[in-house]
Amino acid sequence: MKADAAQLNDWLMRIDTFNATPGEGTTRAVYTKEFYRAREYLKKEMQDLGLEIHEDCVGNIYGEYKGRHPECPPVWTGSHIDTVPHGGRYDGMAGVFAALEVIRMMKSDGYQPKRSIFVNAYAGEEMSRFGMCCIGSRAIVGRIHQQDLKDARNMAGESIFDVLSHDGFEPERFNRDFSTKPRVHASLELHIEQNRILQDKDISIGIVTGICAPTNLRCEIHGIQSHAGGTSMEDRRDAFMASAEIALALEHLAKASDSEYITGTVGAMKLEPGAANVIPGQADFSIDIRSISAQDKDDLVEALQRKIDEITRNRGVTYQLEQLNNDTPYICSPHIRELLHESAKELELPVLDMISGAYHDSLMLGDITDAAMIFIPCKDGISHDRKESIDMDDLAKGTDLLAATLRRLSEE
Ligand code: HGY
Ligand code: MN
Ligand code: MN
Repeated sequence: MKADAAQLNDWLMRIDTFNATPGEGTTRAVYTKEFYRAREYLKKEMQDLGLEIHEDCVGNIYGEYKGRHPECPPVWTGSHIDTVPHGGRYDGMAGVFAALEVIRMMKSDGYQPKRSIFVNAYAGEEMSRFGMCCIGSRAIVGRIHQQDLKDARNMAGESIFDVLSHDGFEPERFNRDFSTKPRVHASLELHIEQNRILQDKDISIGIVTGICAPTNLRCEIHGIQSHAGGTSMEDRRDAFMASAEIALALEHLAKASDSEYITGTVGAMKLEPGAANVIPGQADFSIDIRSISAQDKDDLVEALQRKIDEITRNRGVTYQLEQLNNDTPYICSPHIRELLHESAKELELPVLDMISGAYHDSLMLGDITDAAMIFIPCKDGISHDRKESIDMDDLAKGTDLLAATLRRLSEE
């Protein structure tokens, strides 16, 4: 049976109704009412397909399609359903519903896999709300512990732990829920490409060879708040201008690097007091650095720290730099990539091997199992934006490839 594009579209449109900013892109931040409603909707669709649902205290959902030998380590698939602010409706959700469609197809064909197949929705893949990405998949693989939930605070001062407690998830169960790492035979995630390479080459399927990893820092600059008119240009200790010079230094270092793939971004900034006629005394901003090479990323971070020292000394301001995470890039499972190529050949689907500039839950899952990813194009490479869009036929083709390869994996 082939994937049904109309069914996929219907699921994607329905989950998109759980949105804090209708008409202005999709906003479904982790641990918000929109996120909880979307979770309930997804669980109902899983139940309607006869999946056995498991959950944990950080909001991960695991929908089990029982295999003939459920005692064997299962095969995992799925992605995330939280979004960035004013983002798109396919980043994450395409992978969750492609996985659900695979189960629907298998059931229609009367096929029961040897190994159970789990359709998962990992909580908090986006870092937008708390500065920590992949909260759910980090917890599963043991990259974070209960204390990290208390330490991870957003600019409003809320911690993940407090929000989970307030919303009834009992995060004090963390050590019990994640006391042992799950035995997983393999993990395969479908995701939109979030770049335009597939579109430019007019190919519908990408097979991801490696996943770039982020280093995320929070930088605070402390200058002197003073009058925008009364303070001469020579007398200023302007926290924003120092931040701006640091951001341009980051851009210059990333562009000058000879790394195969490296990026540097300042995406969030808060100025105090934030008034047009006051020189900012404080600037608090995010630094996001990604690369497929851990060494290149570390080199860039070190070079940037030297520049921050120099810039703040020259400007007579001080700074604090906090590292939130420093993840290691992941080279996707050669074995699963081979199966993907075999399945693509069988389905007569042209494919392209490519790296992922974005990180994904698979970056974490690679700690506990063989992990790989399938990409489908997104129009003009646009993502993390309301204009994010895909061709449903591409998603259907990607789902067919996901189905064929999950079948191979679950029979191993
Ligand atoms: O930011 C990322 O790479 C991912 O899309 N959350
Ligand atoms: Mn994203
Ligand atoms: Mn994503």
